[in-house]
Amino acid sequence: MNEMWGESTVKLRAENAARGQLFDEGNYAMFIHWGLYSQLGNKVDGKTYYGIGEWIMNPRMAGIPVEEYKNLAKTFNPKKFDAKAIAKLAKDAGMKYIIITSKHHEGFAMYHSKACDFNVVDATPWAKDPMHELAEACRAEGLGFGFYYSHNQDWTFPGGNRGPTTDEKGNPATFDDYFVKKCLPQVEEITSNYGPIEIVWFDTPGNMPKKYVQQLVDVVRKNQPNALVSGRAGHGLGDYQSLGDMEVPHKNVDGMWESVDTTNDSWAYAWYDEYWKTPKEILRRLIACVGRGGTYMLNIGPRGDGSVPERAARSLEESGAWIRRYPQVVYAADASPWEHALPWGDVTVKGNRLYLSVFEWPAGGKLYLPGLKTKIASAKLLLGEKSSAVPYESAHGWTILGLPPVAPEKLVSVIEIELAGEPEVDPTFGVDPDIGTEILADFASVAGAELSQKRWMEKFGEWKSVHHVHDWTADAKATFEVSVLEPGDYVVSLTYAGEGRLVWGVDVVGGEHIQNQQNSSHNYQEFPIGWINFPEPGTYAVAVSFLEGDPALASLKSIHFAPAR
Ligand code: JFZ
Repeated sequence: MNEMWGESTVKLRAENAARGQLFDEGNYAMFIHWGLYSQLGNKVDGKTYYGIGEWIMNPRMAGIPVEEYKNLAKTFNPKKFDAKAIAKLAKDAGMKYIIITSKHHEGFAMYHSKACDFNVVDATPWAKDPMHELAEACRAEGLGFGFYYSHNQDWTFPGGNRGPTTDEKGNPATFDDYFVKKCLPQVEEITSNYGPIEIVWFDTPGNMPKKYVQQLVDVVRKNQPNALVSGRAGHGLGDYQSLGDMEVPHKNVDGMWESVDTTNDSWAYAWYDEYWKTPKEILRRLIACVGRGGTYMLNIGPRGDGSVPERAARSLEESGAWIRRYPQVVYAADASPWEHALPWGDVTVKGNRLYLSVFEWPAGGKLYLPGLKTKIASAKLLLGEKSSAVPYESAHGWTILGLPPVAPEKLVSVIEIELAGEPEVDPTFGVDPDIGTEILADFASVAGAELSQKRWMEKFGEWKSVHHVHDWTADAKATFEVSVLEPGDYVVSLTYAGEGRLVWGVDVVGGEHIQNQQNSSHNYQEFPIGWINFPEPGTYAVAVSFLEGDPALASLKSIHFAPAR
C-alpha cells in the first residue's frame, strides 16, 4: 500500500488570506467516509474482515470481484441519512467544516454524476443526491463544505489505477481513458454543482503523472478560486500538507498542515469496531494538533443506512460541549512555544496568552512549568467564563503554579497565563517533580545508532508509527537533555522492543551509571532499569546505551522518569 500513497508532501506556503481561513483558524473539521462499502461494514458472506472498511474490495480484505461489488448499488437505500443531523453534529462537535467522500477508491460516486452512471442517483433504489442536502445543511449551520475525491485509484472503472485493465468490450483501457472519461469530468462536477466549497481532498496520488494532477488542480482553481487542494493531490501541487497515520506529530511542524484521524480504527463503518476515542482522547488529539501548529480532521463512518454510530456521536458531542466552554484554546490558536506536549498536558497560544490544558491533574496541588522565560502578568484557572487567580512562583527557571486539589473540569481544566510580552521558552524537557515524564526517542541526539521512523499496519490499513533508535553499535548513545527542578532519586524506565533478554545502561553524564537486564518482545513495552540520582537542580544529559543482546532487533522508543517515592 505504501507505493499507492505517492509523493504527498508539499512546499509549505504562507497562508493566503482569501483561501483556507476556516482551515487555518478553525483548526478542527469533520471527515466522512461513506459509500457502498458502508453497507458491508466489513462483513462479507458472513465473514468479518478486520481493517479499514472502504478497502473491503481489496484482495487483502474480502477480494470482491468488480461486477459483484457493483451489485451493491442495487441494495443501497440509506433511508436514515439525515444531512441536517450530520451538519448539526459537526457544529455541536465544534468542527468548522465537513469533507465527505464524493468518490472513494471503489469508484462509486456518492453524488449525481453525469460522467458515470455508477452513482448514488442512477444506480440505486434510493435515487437521491445526498450532497445537495449536506452542502445546504452545512451552509445553514455556518459550516464549510468540501469533497474527498480519489483521483488516481478507481477500482471499478476501466483504466483507473488498480481498476479493470480492459473495457466492457474487452479492449485495453489506459489511465488516460479513465482520466478523460471519468476523473476530470467528475472533478468538474463536484467543483461546479454544490456551491462554494472549502477543500478538494485528493488522495493516494501514487505514480500518477504530473500533467494529470495539474489539470485537476486547474479545474479546482477555475471553479473554486477560494478552495484549498489537499497535499495528497501529489507533485507538490496541493496547498498544505496532510500527515498520515491517524496520529498527531510529536514536534511542532511549520507551515499549513492537517492531521487526519478517525473516531474508532476504521475510516468507513465497520460493524465490529467499538473502540471509540473517548471525549477526553478527542480533546487530547485536537489540542495536541493545534499545539503542534496544525489542523485536526476527525472522521466518522456512517452506516449503510445513513445513520451515524451513536457512540461516535456521543464522543463528538461531549468533547464539543467542552470546546464551547473553552473556544479560545482551539480556534485561531497557535503552536506551543515548548514545541512538544508536557507531562500533564499541552499548551496553545493566542498573542501573549498561554492556555495550559491540564489532562492529568496533579495530586500534589502544584503544576510545574519548565523553561518559561517571559514574565507573567497574571495566571487564572478558568471555569467556563468565570475564573479564579492562581498563585505562582519561580525557581531555577521553572514556574510553579498552586492549584486546588480537585480539577474543576471533568475532562480537561484550563489555566490562562497572561504574559508581559511575547512568549519565550526554553523547550528543554523538564523532569516533572510530581508526575511521570516520558521523553520520546524523537528528541534524543543519537551517535553510533540510527534514529528513524518505522511504520507498520496494525490491522489492514490501520497505520502505526514510532520514531526509534536502532542498529546499536558498541559505543552508541541516545542522549536526552533534561532540566531538573527537584533533586533526588527518580525511577528510570525504558520503552523498547527486541528479542530475548536485553541489557541497557543509563548514565547521568558526569554522574551515576546504572544498568540492568530485562525481558523484551516485539511489542513496545516499558521496563524499569533502576533508580538514578540528580544531585541538584539544573540541566543534565542522560545517555542510554545498549549493552547486551541482539543489536539488530533492539529498538528504543522512549525514556521515563518518575519521582521515587
Ligand atoms: C488513504 C485511503 O487509502 C484510505 O482509504 C482513507 O481514505 C485515508 C484517509 O486515506 O489512506 C492513506 C493515505 C495516505 C497515508 C495513509 C493512509 N499516509 O500518507 O500516511
